[in-house]
Order: sequence, then structure tokens, then C-alpha cells
Amino acid sequence: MIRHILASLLLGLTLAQDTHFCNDGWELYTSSWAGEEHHSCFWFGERREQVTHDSAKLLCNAMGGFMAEVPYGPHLNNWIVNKLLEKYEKAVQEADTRRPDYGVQYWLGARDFGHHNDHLPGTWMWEHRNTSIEWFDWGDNEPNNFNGQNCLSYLHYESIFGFSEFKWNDWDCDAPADFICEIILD
Ligand SMILES: [Ca+2]
Repeated sequence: MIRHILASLLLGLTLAQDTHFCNDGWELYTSSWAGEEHHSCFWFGERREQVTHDSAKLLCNAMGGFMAEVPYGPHLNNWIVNKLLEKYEKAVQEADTRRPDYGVQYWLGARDFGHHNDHLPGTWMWEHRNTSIEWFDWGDNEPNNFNGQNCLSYLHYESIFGFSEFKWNDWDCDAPADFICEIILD
């Protein structure tokens, strides 16, 4: 009998470990490397909750997470961009007016701790992981450090053909932007 209970407890434990889910309002991202699956939850919030980079960090921390980072190249980046595009298209259909592109930005948890300009890429770090950024997805003519921009955001672009995209931008840390939070489940 005890052996039976123990077996079912162990089975329950195994099932719990294999089940990954996010709280309401968060979206599950699954990736695999080195033969293992990894899971994170991402919070995109509502549009127009625009705050400074530091405030966004506090809000993410208050929800038990940290500001989203994109440390491993294009896979996660593409996933996030597609989520942002879904939100953007939905907002456009509902609002029927398009905000200026610089009004459609989302903070990522990264900043430049050195100096950068049109010719110098700078020293960009993921703030939570405390690792240097090795892979970038800048928009055209970015990072331009226009009037001093040391924080990283996704910026919305729209081509003359109506093609929508989000690319990385250096943005004034004290300027307002929406933001993305992350919790690692693993
Ligand atoms: Ca910029």
C-alpha cells in the first residue's frame, strides 16, 4: 500500500515537473537546446501603459519577474515580434487611427553602459542576466543615440507597402514606452 502511494506521489511529482503554465495574462514560450526544453512566461500588458525604463523594471519586479531579455538570437526575438505585431494589428483595427511610430515602442531589459554613436556599437548589457549582448536586431540607422539614448526598445516600423515590423532601437531611458516582462520557469 505504502509502495503504491509512494509510486503515485512520484508520478504526480513527475507530471508536475512536466507541466509548465503561466498565470493569466502571461504567455508561455518554450525553447529547446542541448536536448532540453526550457520555459519562460512573458507579459506584454496592455498598450498605452507607457513608462520610463526604470519604472518598467520596477513594475516587472513587482510582478515577480524582470524586464524581458533576448539573449539567444533570433528564435525568441521572432516570437516576441510576432506577439507585438498581433497586438498592434488588433489595436489598429479597434482604434482605426495609427499612432506615430515612435509612440509604439516596448522596453527590453538592456542598456548601454558605455558610449555609442552611429559608428560605435557601444557596450550593451542584458540587465537581469548581467551578460553582454552578442546578437542585435537594430532597425535602419539605429542605434543613433539621438539626444542621448542608452536603453533598448522594440520600435514599430511600417513600410510604404504597409508591411509591419518591430526592430530594436536605442531610446531615451526617461522617455515613455510600453514594456515586456519575463519569468523563467525552466
Ligand atoms: Ca534611436
